Amino acid sequence: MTSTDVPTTDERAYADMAELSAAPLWRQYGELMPAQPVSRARPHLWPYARLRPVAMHFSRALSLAEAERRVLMMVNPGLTDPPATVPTLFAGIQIVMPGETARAHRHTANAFRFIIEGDGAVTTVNGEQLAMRPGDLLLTPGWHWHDHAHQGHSPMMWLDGLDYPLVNNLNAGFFELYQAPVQPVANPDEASSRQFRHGRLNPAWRAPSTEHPGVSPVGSYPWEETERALATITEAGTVAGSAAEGILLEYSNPWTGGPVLPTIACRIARLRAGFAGVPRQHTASTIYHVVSGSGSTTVGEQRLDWNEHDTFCVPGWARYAHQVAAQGDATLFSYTDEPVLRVLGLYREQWL
Ligand code: 1HN
Repeated sequence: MTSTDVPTTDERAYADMAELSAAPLWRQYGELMPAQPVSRARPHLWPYARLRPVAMHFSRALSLAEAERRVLMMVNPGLTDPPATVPTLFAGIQIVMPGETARAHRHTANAFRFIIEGDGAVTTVNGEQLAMRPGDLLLTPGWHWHDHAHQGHSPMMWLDGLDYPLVNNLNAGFFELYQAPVQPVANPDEASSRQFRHGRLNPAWRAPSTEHPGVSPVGSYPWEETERALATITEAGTVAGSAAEGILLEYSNPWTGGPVLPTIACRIARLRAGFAGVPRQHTASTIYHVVSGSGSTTVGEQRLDWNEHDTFCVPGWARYAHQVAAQGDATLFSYTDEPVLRVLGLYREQWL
């Protein structure tokens, strides 16, 4: 029954509101305007030693043609529907077997791969073919065609990072298949990426893309260069680095000096044996992947013990601190939505 009469009871008034898709702010004010951010994401760790056998099973049980991408999603227990790893970002383990091709497609979500194991696979991104070796960071920025092919001999595994949770929340998710299973290779030798590899010298005849603002023109950041940078900085033993993250380096967009993707900053950190990070919190959410070594990260009340190739997340505004045992150095790859928060004036951090 619809009525334009003033309701005579609270019960009737609340029922009318529900029927009208309206709601009383006074019953939800604290939840909507928390004194501090409360993330629905939980601190969580995904152990590689447990995920790898599952990936191996599906490498036999499920063809790539059926799967589009054979990816084990790392779904945060607090973010299951729709699945995400932290509110803005996604992490997954992808497996491609020798002889397989993951067909060409593109999506508006930005993505990267961080290679875990295997050799002999390539990813082609807008015509540029990029080698995939353990520790390499490969970018597949939004709306760039990409396909993966594996001509090597052992299973190829990598970490996929995407911002689709953010992009879909902004209602800006588009996806398209290429008209053929693979795209033509225009640059077989990473020609585009190599123009920027000098670091401090950019090709002056080129200009940043206006079509893809904030996107690094470098397709691949090879491990060899990353390791050399870490070694150069750490060898003298005189650089302390960040009190929270150790020797933390950010992969940079050579045009801007800023993050490699408009929504995602990618970083690599070397934490020396015995490192005990100063606890802090920031509004950015972070996903970590253990390149080597082991240690633990205290997040709120929880302790996440990590080993090689594990992935774990630290939700925004959670208090966290890393610890590394006395036995050996650890290397942590990480990615964060910090660029989004910064550009919107929402980045805050606090040392504890
Ligand atoms: C995707 O398209 C890829 O292109 C990897 O390799 C992981 C996870 C969720 C949605 C799309 C890829 C993905 C993905």
